[in-house]
Amino acid sequence: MKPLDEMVERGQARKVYSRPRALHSTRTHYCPGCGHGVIHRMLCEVIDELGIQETTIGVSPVGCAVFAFNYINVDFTDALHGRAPAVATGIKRSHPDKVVFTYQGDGDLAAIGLGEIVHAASRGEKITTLFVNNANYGMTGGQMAPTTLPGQRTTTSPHGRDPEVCGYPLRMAELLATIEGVNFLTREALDIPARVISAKKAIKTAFAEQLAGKGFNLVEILSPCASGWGMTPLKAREWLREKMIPQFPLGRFK
Ligand SMILES: Cc1ncc(C[n+]2csc(CCOP(=O)(O)OP(=O)(O)O)c2C)c(N)n1
Repeated sequence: MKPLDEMVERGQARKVYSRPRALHSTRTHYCPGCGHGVIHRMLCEVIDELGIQETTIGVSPVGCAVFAFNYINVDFTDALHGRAPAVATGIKRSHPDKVVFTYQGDGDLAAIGLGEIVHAASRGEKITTLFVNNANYGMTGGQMAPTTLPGQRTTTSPHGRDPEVCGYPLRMAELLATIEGVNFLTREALDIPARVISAKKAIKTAFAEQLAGKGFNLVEILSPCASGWGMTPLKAREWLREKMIPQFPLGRFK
């Protein structure tokens, strides 16, 4: 037993923080200031609280979270870029007793996988999707995504995204909110602790709704990408609050 655990045992210390059971004890490959680690932790807390570790199956496509299976201790499969909703559909329909989620970036969900998510939503699939919107393609080096803000510099828009040439950002929550098959839909952000707490509540609801037999359920989370944005972790959180939230208003859509 570790010294601290012994002190807790003897009543000399109180444990206020510990690693969720569903979160592997290992280092992640994420950059400093990245939101994926925070979201993994919240997800694992929810899995613990709902007691669904043994029955949950995750699907992650490519993107920075391609190795999510190394961190989240549930059954997992990878999907091709953008195809997680189709893979999750197959798993959930053949195993309706399982809790199935996809974990997708904005390049994945709003670009190459746009059709997949729209049709999974329209079919009202009884799955849960965590949509991590960091306004760029993080894994491949910070290229422009459908969610990149007007004027935002990326490696493929070095002078800033020009809507005349590259169009306007897609607001996925607003777009999906028009679809009848959607059951639960919210947009959250990771800039300040109060919003992190709100995001966790939303993730819990999105899983609880699936457990109640309802779908489609999606939580969009505005998440900082300090490396891709070329900022310090602190500056990235400020930029998220000042620039991203006005573009992508927070709140419950359905
Ligand atoms: C079919 C296919 N096209 C392109 C790629 C290259 N690729 C890998 S990840 C990625 C974008 C990831 O961005 P996002 O989904 O926003 O996730 P993030 O890395 O920012 O978390 C791309 C284009 C690929 N692996 N497969």
